[in-house]
Amino acid sequence: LVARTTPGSKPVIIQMFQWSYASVAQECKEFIGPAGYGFVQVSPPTEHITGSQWWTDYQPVSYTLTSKHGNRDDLKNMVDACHSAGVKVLVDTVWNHMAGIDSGSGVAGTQFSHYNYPGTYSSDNFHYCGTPGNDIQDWNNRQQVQTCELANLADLATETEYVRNRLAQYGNDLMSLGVDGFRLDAAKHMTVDDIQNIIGRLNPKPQYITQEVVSGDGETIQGSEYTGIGDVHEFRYTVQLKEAFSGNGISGLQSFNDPQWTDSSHANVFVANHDSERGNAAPSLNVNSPSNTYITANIFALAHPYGTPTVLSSYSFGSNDDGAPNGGAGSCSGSGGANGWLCQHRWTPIAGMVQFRNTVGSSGLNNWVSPQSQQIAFGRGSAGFVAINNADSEWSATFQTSLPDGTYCDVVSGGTSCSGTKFTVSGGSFTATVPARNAIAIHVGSKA
Ligand code: LAG
Ligand code: CA
Repeated sequence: LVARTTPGSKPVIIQMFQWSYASVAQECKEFIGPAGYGFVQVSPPTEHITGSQWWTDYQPVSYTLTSKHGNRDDLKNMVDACHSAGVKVLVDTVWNHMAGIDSGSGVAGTQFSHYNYPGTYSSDNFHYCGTPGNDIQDWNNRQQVQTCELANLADLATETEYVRNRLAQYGNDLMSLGVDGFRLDAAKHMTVDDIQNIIGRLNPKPQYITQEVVSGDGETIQGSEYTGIGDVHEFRYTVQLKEAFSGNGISGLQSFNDPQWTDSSHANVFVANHDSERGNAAPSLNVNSPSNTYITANIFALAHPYGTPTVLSSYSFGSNDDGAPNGGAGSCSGSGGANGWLCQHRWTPIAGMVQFRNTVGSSGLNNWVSPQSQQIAFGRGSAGFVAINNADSEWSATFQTSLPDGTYCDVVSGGTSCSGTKFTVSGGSFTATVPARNAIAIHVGSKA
């Protein structure tokens, strides 16, 4: 696993939710690479069930690299284009299960039934855990969570040689196209041993892995069990940001050291992902959250050293099931979205904070102040300083900072172009007015 938040590294991931691979390739060149993002995480690449809903991706029916997002060539072209732009590619992969529906045909023509995928799996490759419908019933029973069916999805017998070998073959196929790493969907529903065994068969080894393990305090299966494999989504962070920014106050966000949480060097954190923005997996802020909190929380996540941050880039939807707009071709314009796409990764404060994150690297958090529960400010060593005002009136203050003397451009109002407010640091302090429900951030790379 590459240690990613080091000085000069580019740790920020964008989850390019449902973007076609051709559109990701284009966006890598046009914006993502130049903006300094390190990784794109793309939606699952295999053949899946047909249907207009976004979640058909999560019902694979073969490992043929043909999906609604593109084919094998599109995937390869995207990897090459993103690499040329200095961006690594993480692929969301579904190892735990196959389809949930009884039968059908896949988008590449595979005729399948629930426990039979010609050329890939047959009935002896699945778990039949013995509960009614083989569904998970007791979420506190480890055996059930890992060998029964999640939402009726046919659960692969990942402890068997055949399935491990077949999944490794799929993983190696992606590695052969130059993919840099994976998101492991439903990782909690597989044992650590099973995942480790499969990854042991990959050559070359993925450089980065992030695992979907949704765990609450006191739950039987904890994300921290999976840190020997790679990073783990820390949904408790997602929940805490929602609670803090939407009422409880942000003054408690200085550190995240609950022993049950995934430690900072293994936590993959986000304000929202594709599940939580729909109210699934965990409560989170989303693009419709009031008082600019979705943005100020993203600023916080990019400024604070805890974990490796992912920015979600998604689309507007009416119903939770709605598939991608514009035929799946991601589309942005200037510092915003187009054709139904939101393009959060282009938003001025978010793009500005990506440069902040890259610049501050692993510098520690210092000069923390919080005069009231909705106002916080902190430095990142002598490399950056941020102030976040989640109150309804502006906050004028003189901040102590370790930044060197000079005039700095605020990257929240001006992004990377120095078109916003400027602040002058002199003798270890600067004076600023932080607008209501907004933030300011400066760093040594944003000198005027
Ligand atoms: C995940 N992580 O562990 C994904 O982040 C999450 O988005 C996936 O659910 C889930 N695991 C399974 O891979 C998504 C949708 C579900 C959808 C499922 C399978 O959130 O709503 O289930 O993908 O496509 C759908 C129906 C269910 C039905 C199931 C099987 O909503 O009612 O039981 O399909 O037919
Ligand atoms: Ca399982």
